[in-house]
Amino acid sequence: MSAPVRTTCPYCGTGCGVVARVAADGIAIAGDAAHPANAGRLCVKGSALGETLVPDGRLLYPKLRGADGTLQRTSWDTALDHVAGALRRIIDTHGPDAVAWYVSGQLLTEDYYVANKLVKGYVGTANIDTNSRLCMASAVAGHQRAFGEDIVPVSYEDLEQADLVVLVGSNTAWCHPVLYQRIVAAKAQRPQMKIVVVDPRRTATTDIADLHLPLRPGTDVWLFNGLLAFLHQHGVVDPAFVERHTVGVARALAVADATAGSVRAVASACRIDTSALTEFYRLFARTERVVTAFSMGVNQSSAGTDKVNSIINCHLLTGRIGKPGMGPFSLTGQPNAMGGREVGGLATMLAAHLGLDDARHRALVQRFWNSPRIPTRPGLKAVELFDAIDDGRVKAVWIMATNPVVSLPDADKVKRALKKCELVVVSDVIEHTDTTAYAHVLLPALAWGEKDGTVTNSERRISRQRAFLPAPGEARPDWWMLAEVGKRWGYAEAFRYTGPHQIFDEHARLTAFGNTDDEVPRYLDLAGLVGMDRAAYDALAPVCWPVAAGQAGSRPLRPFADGRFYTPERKARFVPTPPRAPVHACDDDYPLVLNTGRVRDHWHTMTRTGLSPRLATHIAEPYVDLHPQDALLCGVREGELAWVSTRWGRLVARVRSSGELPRRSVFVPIHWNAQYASDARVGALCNPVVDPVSGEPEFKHTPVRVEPFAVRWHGFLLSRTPVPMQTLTWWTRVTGARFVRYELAGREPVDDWAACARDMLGVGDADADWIEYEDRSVGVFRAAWIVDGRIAACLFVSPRPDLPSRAWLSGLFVKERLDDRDRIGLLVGEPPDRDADTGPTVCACFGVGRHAIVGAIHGGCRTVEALGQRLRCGTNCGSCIPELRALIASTREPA
Ligand SMILES: Nc1nc2c(c(=O)[nH]1)N[C@H]1C(S)=C(S)[C@@H](COP(=O)(O)OP(=O)(O)OC[C@H]3O[C@@H](n4cnc5c(=O)[nH]c(N)nc54)[C@H](O)[C@@H]3O)O[C@H]1N2
Ligand SMILES: Nc1nc2c(c(=O)[nH]1)N[C@H]1C(S)=C(S)[C@@H](COP(=O)(O)OP(=O)(O)OC[C@H]3O[C@@H](n4cnc5c(=O)[nH]c(N)nc54)[C@H](O)[C@@H]3O)O[C@H]1N2
Ligand code: SF4
Ligand SMILES: [Mo]
Repeated sequence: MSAPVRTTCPYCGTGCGVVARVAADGIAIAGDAAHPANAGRLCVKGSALGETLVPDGRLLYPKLRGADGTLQRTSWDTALDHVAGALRRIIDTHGPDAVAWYVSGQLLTEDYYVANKLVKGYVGTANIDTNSRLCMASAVAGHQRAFGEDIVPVSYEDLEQADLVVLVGSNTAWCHPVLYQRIVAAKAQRPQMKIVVVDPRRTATTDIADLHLPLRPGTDVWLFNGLLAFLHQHGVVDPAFVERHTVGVARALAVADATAGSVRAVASACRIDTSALTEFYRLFARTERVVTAFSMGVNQSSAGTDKVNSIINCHLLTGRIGKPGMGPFSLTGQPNAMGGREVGGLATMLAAHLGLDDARHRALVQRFWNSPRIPTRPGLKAVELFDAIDDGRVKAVWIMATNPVVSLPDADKVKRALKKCELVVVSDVIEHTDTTAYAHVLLPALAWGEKDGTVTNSERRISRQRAFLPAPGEARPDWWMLAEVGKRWGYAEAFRYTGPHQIFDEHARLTAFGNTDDEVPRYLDLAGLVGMDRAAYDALAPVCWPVAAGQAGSRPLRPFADGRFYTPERKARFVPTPPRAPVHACDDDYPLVLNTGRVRDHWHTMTRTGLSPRLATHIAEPYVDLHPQDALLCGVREGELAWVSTRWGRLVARVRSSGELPRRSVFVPIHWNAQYASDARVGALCNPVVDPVSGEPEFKHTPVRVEPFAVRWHGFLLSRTPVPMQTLTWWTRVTGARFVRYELAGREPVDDWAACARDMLGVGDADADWIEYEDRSVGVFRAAWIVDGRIAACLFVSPRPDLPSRAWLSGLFVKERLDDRDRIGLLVGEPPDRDADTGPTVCACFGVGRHAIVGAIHGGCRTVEALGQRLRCGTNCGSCIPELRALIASTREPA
């Protein structure tokens, strides 16, 4: 085994430390006990990282689209000459605003810095936006309005020290699992700590809530205006803080009083119980140490920025900011959502927390870069950017580390736009994605484990991502590609980097440049990290900014501890927030609200988590979850398929009625796309309305209709090798251990299943070891293909979705030889012994299935701890504990 390498997880903004070791039989991944974010813990996605480091599907060489329309391998020189030349021609003819970059919070800070410098300083356009526009933009805008700078004032320790944690629009248990486990542990230690969850859905996170407020989607501003008014009415105000350190309280209070002055009015606007609302307001009023943590249920809204400020207002009124255990806390999504903001990766910012709209800021950055130009106005924000590609204003786009054909709203429009675009360059680590399909140039990037640089997590902690694997094929770092284009344009001096440490050093110097009280004071200051050579950079331990030079830093380590903010008047601003309903309201055609979000074991468009069998089984298919009564009214049934349609697009998904959704809401996960399902890209359904301040899309609120998707047959196929799926009506794909699983359904009847099955699998040999069973009278068909005694594939079909257990059949693929009982089992569609069927996975860390858990509960395990002792489930990352608890509650003792 190789020496351990300490690095940082590439998934969520919790930013856990990971220790990786390369061994002969794979890569061993463990939590880094010395990392302050996780102290050794990892969630299931982090634990399964080794399974995603496989060669499958990697983009290994630069590719150029040839005259015949196909992508063909080429050299780096040819590809980069082509990119630099084509961009140059467009810029020369149409001006710098005719080109654009669309980048990502999954880039490293160094990549992001070079992209921003090249585009803003050398191309001279601000048309560089990022998927953080879909994610953090409302939080950024809210911070800037209130604090004068994009500063997150809370750390993970504050969460643990709080006496009240309010989680707003955050499914922390699934999306920031290690942080959630820290809250769970803190509450176990101090049971007086209270948790309130504000989310229309009941989620795994509400499992630990003392109070869950299932508010009507989009009404958070009413809720927090109401809280502001309530605090004021009850004298819960810090007058000294408000007087000395804030401006604008009167107007904010006037708006709150006018729009949400009575608890009853708020309860009715938010459609929640008055007594629950009063309980929340009272709890907040009497608890000094409150952290209000928020995420996409807040940011992704046409009122996202106001939602953020309505939360911050309550902390300002009570002076609960800048002190231990309290403050408003924006949880970042991607591993480097925060780092991207530090280097100004958004179209509306400059580098190092400087602004595009201030001549002094622009001059400072241009002086530092010594660059030929600097844009004087903001560039196009993500949604506008793709509109501009669609209408031809933007003629070339370079997309890096994001998959906009899946993840933008009105995503079919994104497809149409890219189809028309003169030049589409895509840097990715995976060859076939919904977006790479539209590329004219494909550039292979180094992936996690190969790339080297820094990321910053939700608590402003900078950590190193270190390489422990060699570069595969000709993959290169993202920053290198950008720098090479800069050099080709004649800016050799500005882009002469030999490694990420030099880029980091330049970034750190820029944060300190002119950062004094009489020039342009900013809280972001990395002066103390300036001057690191490669060895020092490689040894860099995780550190939160600001990192001042020398001993006497002019900035307190805790933001706002000195009562100083970064507005011109050095005071925090209350922002009045008149509430507005979501732009598109429901009507008779689209009577329900579509809410979209994440599942526990997948990451975004699945390009990486989709490769891991362990992560694939928890939720194997795209689904639509809705209240049982709404399901009844829509005429759809649990387990069957449904059309989910909006004015923008439609998809087909499996119906669930988990009991987690309130009436009139439906939830669809964001992850599935054309690589993993025939028809499940929810981005195509989402309305493209954005918040007027931040430009962040309203992903959590689109009017929608759900209808039955009638099929003649349901089926599934497990096969050792991938099977082409084009001709079938509906399919979804799951990666298994040594097989691929397809869930299938068809609207056309199949006359001869045996022929169809052999044809689908390519079984040409009439003498193949093939077993089949068919009952035409009821439409049931089963077949299995056995090669050299091992199962090669099996197919099961039925008119209803009542098909055999996939868990049991999956087990057959690890057997070296099927025995007679297995063969009989395949024919009758039942496992030879019931224990072989452990059921769908609940605990992904130890692969423990639902049937096994229910069996153990029947056997007397009535607590999560007892289940853990018997089956190990829930004893690693803890993400499945809410489900274990739910199973215990719903499983009756045997009579
Ligand atoms: N497993 C997993 N973890 C992830 C990711 C992933 O893909 N998979 N992605 C990462 C990224 S980039 C991000 S941005 C984060 C996102 O992390 P979260 O924000 O926690 O995740 P989401 O599922 O998008 O949405 C959060 C919740 O908002 C609720 N919501 C919807 N509408 C409203 C509303 O009007 N008001 C309120 N208060 N709540 C509402 C939804 O019901 C949902 O439960 O997760 C990160 N972590
Ligand atoms: N409906 C709906 N849509 C949403 C959301 C929602 O809640 N609802 N959430 C939004 C949010 S918060 C986010 S953050 C976005 C995420 O959406 P995307 O950013 O589109 O999703 P990813 O799958 O993370 O895409 C990352 C891409 O980069 C590639 N990649 C990985 N590592 C590297 C690397 O080092 N270099 C390069 N060049 N490429 C790399 C991956 O293979 C993948 O193709 O989705 C947004 N879209
Ligand atoms: S909590 Fe987030 S950062 Fe930590 S291991 Fe899980 S996905 Fe990675
Ligand atoms: Mo995100």
